[in-house]
Amino acid sequence: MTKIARERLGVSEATALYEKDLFELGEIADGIRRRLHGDKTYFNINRHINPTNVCKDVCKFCAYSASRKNPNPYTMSHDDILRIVDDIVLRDIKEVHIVSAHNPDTGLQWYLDIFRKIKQQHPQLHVKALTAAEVHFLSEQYGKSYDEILDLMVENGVDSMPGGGAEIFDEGVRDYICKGKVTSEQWLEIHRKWHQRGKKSNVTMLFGHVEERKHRIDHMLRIRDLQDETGGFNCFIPLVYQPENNFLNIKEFITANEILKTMAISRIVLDNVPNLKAYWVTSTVNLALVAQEFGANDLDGTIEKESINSAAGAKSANGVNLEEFVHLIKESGFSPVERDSLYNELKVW
Ligand code: V47
Repeated sequence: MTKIARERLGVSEATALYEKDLFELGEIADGIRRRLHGDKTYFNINRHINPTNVCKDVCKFCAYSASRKNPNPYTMSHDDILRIVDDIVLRDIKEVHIVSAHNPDTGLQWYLDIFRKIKQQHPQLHVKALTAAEVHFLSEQYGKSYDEILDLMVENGVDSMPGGGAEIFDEGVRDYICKGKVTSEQWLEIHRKWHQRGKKSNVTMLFGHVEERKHRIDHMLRIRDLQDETGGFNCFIPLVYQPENNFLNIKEFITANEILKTMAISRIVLDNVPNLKAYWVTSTVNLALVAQEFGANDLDGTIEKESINSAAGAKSANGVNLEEFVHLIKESGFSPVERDSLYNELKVW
């Protein structure tokens, strides 16, 4: 392993990594990935459910929220959600990933009852639900502390938290792209408290919009600091910004080279986060497969239905076919390993 892979880099040193050649970065990141995971690429068989798109917040990048450019507001009934869950359990799906918009009209119990009812019927199903942005919204809307909301999540059956809502932690960029939503400090505090309960979570980074390279690095370093403290993050997930149907109005798109450099650098910088996910939904399946050689060891899962990124142009509305997914991982020289939500290995495909 080369020197930079072993050293802990600060913002300017890590930002300078972008000046290196893509393949040089790839080699270092791949070395780290292979030391941690060999040639295994993890995925899970999962289903996303987005129960409502009615949102009191106004993030400029969001095409999903019905208060922005999406003209079709919806709020699913619990019966509808349970019907989906009954069906996926029959098909041996192991995880349900539930993320909603910040709907001020449903009441707190509506959110909690989703998890409680699912767990009552299917205690073995892993419920990954509520981003820190939703936790903050519920806390403010219903006058409860973060601790109270997190305890209610545990009581009602949430097993782990997804990494959404992190966006970019730099306060200037954050103010521009999603003013009024959970702040960076609050996002990190909510995950700290969740980890203190012995629970795991993920962490995302939305990039390829107005942020600069140094903002991505700053984002990674804030994650590294919290991870040193709690060890509760399972996975880092860089999300490539999707440009359609939103108010950010970005004209210049990020290149594959810059995406892969960001993946590789995150593998190098986040030396204490075990897994790096190439989220095929926002990178495309093909680039996610290439990212396996630039540090990524996880490709998320089959998803089945995806509403947030597909609203902004991603080709992910109907998930991906399991057999095809497995075949593609193998064809690219890696070993597809089905995992559960907490990264226990279930099956080598
Ligand atoms: O937080 C919204 C992002 C996230 C756009 O934890 C956009 O395993 C790109 O967090 N372009 C939700 N991204 C998705 C998410 C996630 C996905 C998969 C796995 C996990 C996990 C978490 O989607 C939001 C926001 O950052 N998003 N709009 C857009 N136009």
